Amino acid sequence: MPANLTPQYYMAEEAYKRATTVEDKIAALEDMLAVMPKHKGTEKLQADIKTRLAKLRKEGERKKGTSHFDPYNIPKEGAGQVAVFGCPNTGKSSLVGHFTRARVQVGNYAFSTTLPVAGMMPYENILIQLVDLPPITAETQPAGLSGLLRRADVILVVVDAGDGDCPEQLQIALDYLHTKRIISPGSTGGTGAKPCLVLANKADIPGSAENVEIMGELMPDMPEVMLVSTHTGLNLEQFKYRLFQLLDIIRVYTKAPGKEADRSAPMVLPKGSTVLDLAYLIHRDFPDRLKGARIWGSARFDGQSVPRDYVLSDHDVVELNV
Ligand SMILES: Nc1nc2c(ncn2[C@@H]2O[C@H](COP(=O)(O)OP(=O)(O)OP(=O)(O)O)[C@@H](O)[C@H]2O)c(=O)[nH]1
Ligand SMILES: [Mg+2]
Repeated sequence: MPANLTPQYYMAEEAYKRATTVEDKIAALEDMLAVMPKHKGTEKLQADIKTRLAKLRKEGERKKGTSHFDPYNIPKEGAGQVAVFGCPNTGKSSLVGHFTRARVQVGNYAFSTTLPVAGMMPYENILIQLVDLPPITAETQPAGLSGLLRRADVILVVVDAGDGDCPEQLQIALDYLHTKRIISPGSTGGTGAKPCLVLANKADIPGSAENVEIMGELMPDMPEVMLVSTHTGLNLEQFKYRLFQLLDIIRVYTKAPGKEADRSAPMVLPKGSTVLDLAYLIHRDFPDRLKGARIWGSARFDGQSVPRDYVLSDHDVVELNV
């Protein structure tokens, strides 16, 4: 089976080849593992990376003698991880505080956030993880930040649209992402590329729409931009919907024969996943026993029998036949 590795994987592999310290090598291998498509065709590669990781971790432990806490290593939770990134005072913490119960630090001064803080944002019947990050400037970039951004499923670059300097803020953020090879210059997303959305916040401040227009003229290659206000709530619902789309996921509900599906507890899979991928997610051994499935939703008729390679759609109900 072909491995079908993504550009994100090759970027992480490139970072691994260039890494000189044990920590950087571990971070790059973790990234490679995180962004690698998980299917039979990559099993051997996954095992190889895990072996290399285990060796390096042992080596790291030996060198340090003590275990090391990395605040930028935030385990993924929910349907996807979104890194909220950008220059100081742009409203990153306000955004995360608006959507989640995370105890973020909001302040009318630069550098109010000093460490990453994660929170869960409800979206319909799933939760999306938002990670509020300390700011970057052209001079200051926290160590550990790049690994987190590389592992995140979506990068949100927040700029202050009420400030005439917002094009510079975006430039600083994009320069960092390009230098660290987290996104490619001029990338507008697309297959395999890390999704990146620019949130032009503080739309309630007069002149913000004009500032965003100027930003677009100065940077015609910039990623997609949405003008929002965390203070007035402008466009925040549209933003949530767009974030869900950028995560490129589907929700499916499994059911036992003769039973109803529990629609409050979806299983989340990458878009394009098949019945076989779903079985694999439930249990590693399941695919060997799987004969086929019945589908309610995307199939031509309710309860239609489909083969193992049937591509699932958002909100499909699936009865797996073993
Ligand atoms: N007018 C206006 N002010 C906002 C908006 N969102 C946030 N602010 C204000 O902007 C200031 C900075 O907000 P934060 O959320 O702390 O910004 P931050 O990007 O997390 O800042 P750092 O942690 O320093 O990077 C605060 O005074 C907020 O009240 C908005 O939509 N409109
Ligand atoms: Mg903050």
